[in-house]
Amino acid sequence: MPFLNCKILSTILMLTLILGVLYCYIFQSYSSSGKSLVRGHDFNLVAPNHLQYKQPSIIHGRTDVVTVTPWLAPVVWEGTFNPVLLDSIYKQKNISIAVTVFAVGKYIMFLKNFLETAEQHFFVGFKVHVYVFTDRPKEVPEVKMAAGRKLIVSSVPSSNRWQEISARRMELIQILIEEKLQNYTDYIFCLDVDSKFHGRWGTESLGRLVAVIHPGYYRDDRSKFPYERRPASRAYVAPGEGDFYYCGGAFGGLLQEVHMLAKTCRSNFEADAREGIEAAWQEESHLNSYMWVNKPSKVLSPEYLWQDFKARNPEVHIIRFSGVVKNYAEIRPNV
Ligand code: UD2
Repeated sequence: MPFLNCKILSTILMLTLILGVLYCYIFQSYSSSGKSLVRGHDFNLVAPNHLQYKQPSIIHGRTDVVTVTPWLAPVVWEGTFNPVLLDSIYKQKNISIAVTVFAVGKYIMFLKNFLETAEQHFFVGFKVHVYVFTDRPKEVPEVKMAAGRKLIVSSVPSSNRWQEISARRMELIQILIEEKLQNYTDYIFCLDVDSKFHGRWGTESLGRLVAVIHPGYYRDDRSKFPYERRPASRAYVAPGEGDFYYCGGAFGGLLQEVHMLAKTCRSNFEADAREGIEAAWQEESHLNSYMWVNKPSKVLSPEYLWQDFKARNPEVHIIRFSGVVKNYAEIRPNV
């Protein structure tokens, strides 16, 4: 009898152990899939109850610009969104945003202005981590950042070709996402350092895959877009193709989407390089051919990357971010 009890007891113990292992396994996969659902912030737009804001209209609004693409992605212009409503929706989600910015060689001189103006206008009140890549870490300026915001500096090698510095960003963005950001960040924006913020850039810009229309070509026919035109390149865009010309200086979206974009552009850029081809506008050309096939889910108007040397066009009611005037010969390592 005591022998039987012992047998029953060990069977019960064994069963408990198996059930425990099973429970841990199921719980873990449930919570990790839960995490990826939570990370899919883009899909549930839940507003706080009783929030008061201006009544929206579907008959009055901007008529001087196009506010939706043919694949029904919003084109964000001033006057098309309510910042109070959007901020309230995203505040509840406790989202975090990563920003990458490269300041290699003399481009370090632009970093202070970039960071200071980002504090004033970029996702104010949200968790923002700015990842600076530079070959001059000692020259990274001290900038006071609000609670929940921080700067992370990584060293990268310098290069004597600006084309390489610009293009290698895709590789470093891919690696950053794989090694440091997975599971910690929801959205990422990749921005040019020789720029500064002048106005709000916030939750209205969030989306699965986000592209910014280049200020230099948005009134032009697609035949004038400076896409890569040699069929031998993987960045090739054929005549009669292409929606818009997007900036290489600003793009973003959900982490997984930007990872796919960076990985694809990097691998296409490197495959081209092995065959001795460099696309007309380096990673910008690859980004444009990627976005032709993988349509962005949100398109930001040129308000989100203007150029200081350009006079403002009447449809541009606000300039939020713009490239500063620079002397290329003075700041680039090569011509
Ligand atoms: C355009 C794009 C840029 C890129 C480039 C093609 C815009 C506004 N700009 O700008 O994103 O696609 O064409 O390669 O869409 N950098 C350094 N050190 C250097 C050179 C470059 O750190 O010596 C970094 C820096 O972050 C800079 C970025 O690379 O903002 C792009 O280089 P650029 O500003 O010289 O390129 P640009 O003005 O031709």
